[in-house]
Amino acid sequence: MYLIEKYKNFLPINSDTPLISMGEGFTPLVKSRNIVKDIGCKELYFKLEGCNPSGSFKDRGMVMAVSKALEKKAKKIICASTGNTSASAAAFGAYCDLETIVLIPEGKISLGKLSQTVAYGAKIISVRGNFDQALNLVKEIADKQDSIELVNSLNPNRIHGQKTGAFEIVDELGYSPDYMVLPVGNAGNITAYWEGYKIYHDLKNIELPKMTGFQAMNSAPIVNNAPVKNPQTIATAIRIGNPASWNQAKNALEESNGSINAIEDDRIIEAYKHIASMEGIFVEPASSITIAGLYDMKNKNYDFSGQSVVCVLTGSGLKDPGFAETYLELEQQIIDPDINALEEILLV
Ligand code: AN7
Repeated sequence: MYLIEKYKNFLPINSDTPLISMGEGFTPLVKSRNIVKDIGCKELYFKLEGCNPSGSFKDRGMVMAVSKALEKKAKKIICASTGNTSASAAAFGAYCDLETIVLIPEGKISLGKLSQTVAYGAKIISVRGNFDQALNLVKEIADKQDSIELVNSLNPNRIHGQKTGAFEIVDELGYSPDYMVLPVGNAGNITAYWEGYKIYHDLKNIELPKMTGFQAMNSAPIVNNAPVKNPQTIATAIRIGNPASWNQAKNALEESNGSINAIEDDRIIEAYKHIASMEGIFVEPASSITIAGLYDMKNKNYDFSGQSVVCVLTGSGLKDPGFAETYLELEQQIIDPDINALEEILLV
């Protein structure tokens, strides 16, 4: 069954809304075997959003936004993006025969995301500036031109679609975790998950999790309660200084008795390697901030004993080969195709 079909009672779907799917959603919830011991919680799960068709969680929101765009008979979709939104929009645009226009901060999106967007055939416009400036431009043009549908998370249909991540977690576990951990960039996803949990809380009487967000140290407007004019981080996906869903995220953090903290780039890089080598899960740096964040809390003597924790791992590590090249050291031995040479290495 399609994702938006399964959860249609909680989504803005009517008889005119085309039900489409590229295979998004229904992503694995993988139980930690190793990091869980370091954190000292009862259980730790990873929601592998990199398993979505375009390799990130954005597909959950995009499928809803594009269904609604089709319902309105829109011919063009537009977004600003740090990379994953543009890849997702371009994929759905290709699938649904919509012209896709993406505005990206020049030179600041990863090679994987850019390659996808090129391959899917989107019109790519690089802005000499950052994501926040690109977002202002697309807002303005979408306001002026009715025929262009904005598919950034300012579009409420994006948030609706992304709520399904929370539904899936509760449907699978049978309860909600005590801590729901997410990276925060434009703050759409933390907003969406909180809405999802609240819907299930009202409907199924489940407990509500503490929403636990992390921003990169020099791109941390919500943590510091002030926009960042020139945000910087190696985690380009969350290099955002003025999040669109700032107020909604603050609300989620307050209502859930949650927390949001800033993490140094060096810790993000460490966690990127750590979750791969400890758990066999390769994620992009913006996603590994959740792991870095948990270790940071643990180091600050946070007591997770008896608690359940779910981290949303928002995007695949394959998205960012340039990052891998820069921060991973390839250690290998090279041999001739000769059994003696192999034995020499392995039979020591
Ligand atoms: C891997 O693609 O903003 O807080 O333009 O790609 O909902 O913005 C991406 C954000 C986390 C942050 N992890 O989520 C974009 C974009 C990954 C991301 C986030 C993004 P939000």
